[in-house]
Amino acid sequence: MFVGVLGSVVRRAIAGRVQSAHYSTTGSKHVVVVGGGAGGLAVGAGLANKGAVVTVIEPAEYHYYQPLFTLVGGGVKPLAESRKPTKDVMPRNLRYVSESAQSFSPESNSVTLSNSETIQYDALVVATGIVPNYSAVEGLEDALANDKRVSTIYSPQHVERVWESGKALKSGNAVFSFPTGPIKCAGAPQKIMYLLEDHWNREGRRGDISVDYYTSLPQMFGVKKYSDALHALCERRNISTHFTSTLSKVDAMASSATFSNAEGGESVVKFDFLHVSPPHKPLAVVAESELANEGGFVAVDDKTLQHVKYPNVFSLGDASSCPTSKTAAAAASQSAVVKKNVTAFLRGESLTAEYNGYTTCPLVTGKDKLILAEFLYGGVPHETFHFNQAEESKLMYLMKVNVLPPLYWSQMLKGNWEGPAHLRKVFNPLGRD
Ligand code: UQ1
Repeated sequence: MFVGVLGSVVRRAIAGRVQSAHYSTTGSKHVVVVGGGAGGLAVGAGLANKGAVVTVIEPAEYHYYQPLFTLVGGGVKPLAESRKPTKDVMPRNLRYVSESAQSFSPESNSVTLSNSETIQYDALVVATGIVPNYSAVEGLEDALANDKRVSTIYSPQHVERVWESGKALKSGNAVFSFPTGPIKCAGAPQKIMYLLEDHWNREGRRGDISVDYYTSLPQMFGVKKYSDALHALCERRNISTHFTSTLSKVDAMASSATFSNAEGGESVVKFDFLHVSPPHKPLAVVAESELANEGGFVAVDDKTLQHVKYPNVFSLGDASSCPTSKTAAAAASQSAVVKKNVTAFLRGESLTAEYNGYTTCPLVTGKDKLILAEFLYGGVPHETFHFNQAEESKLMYLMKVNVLPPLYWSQMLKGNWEGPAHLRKVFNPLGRD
């Protein structure tokens, strides 16, 4: 019932939103979007809907709805539901080039592709994402290739194995890791742990399985409100937590994982099941370009999302330097700002749209509940609903599983979902956080 009501409110709110969007045709100016993931398509489709001439450059054959990967690893959804051929999700009103970008020449307003073609742009949007960096952990590539007990939800090749090996575990040590540096969805490394722990508990074998969470961070989550709730949850469910501990080595032969701590010490842990959340890195083509900051991310203003040096370049999503948690929801909110600011730039107007850092992490805590973390820059909670979202909610779980995937495919990728800011006015009019 709730899901139906929420769905219809979301649809109506979207309809209102689209009509009220105040960017319009940019004449014959050419916008090139590099990257056809969540952020790239949200912007590319949105601008094309308003009559802009848009080219999207995306080499991947398949588009993945990555927020589903935790649910695939937890045995809740099949992998096939997370995937569609890229050509099927590309809006028809833009030009789709199935190549990768090979170099950026911001001084001459062009991008060179893997087929050596050079494309000129009036405005460039970089939305190339980030990728797992498995080789940064000694022995990890070998372990993922050869040891069925080692898995990760962070790539479609390995995500099904998370559930297979989780299901197969009857007793022993289950170990989960969280790396250093920015990663996709910083909540995912613990969501998958809660899902599997819940499964082992329901199957009556939790007493024979120890669950350990090793994280490079000093706490469970970057926002205190949710971190406190997750600490309490781990205590309640007998999950051992180990802070400032970073996975440095996996030895599949010895069934051991080595964690380095902040003081330079090491602990070697035996595992019977190991879920690894790998460190991530930007694409080399971006990191090695003049667009990147020293970390390899596209150097944009935190608020306008305009490049700090090249005014006709914008970036959103995981590839951008915005200091917020990297999620599809962050990309949705950023897409609103990029669409408006690219349009203003092309019309020679000043940029007025500003991103407030909004991001959200539906922290799945079991097979029927979650904590819906939502926050702005600085880790300031900013909740869409009136109830306390640090408490586990079954309704929010139903929303994550049943409402968000269709919202993504049918609205966000079509340029019609810019995050829940307008829903907050309806569901949380007093602005309670
Ligand atoms: C959201 O907008 C979004 O982007 C599509 C997600 O990514 C899949 C989310 O997980 C969430 C929670 C939101 C926010 C939506 C609401 C209704 C709070």
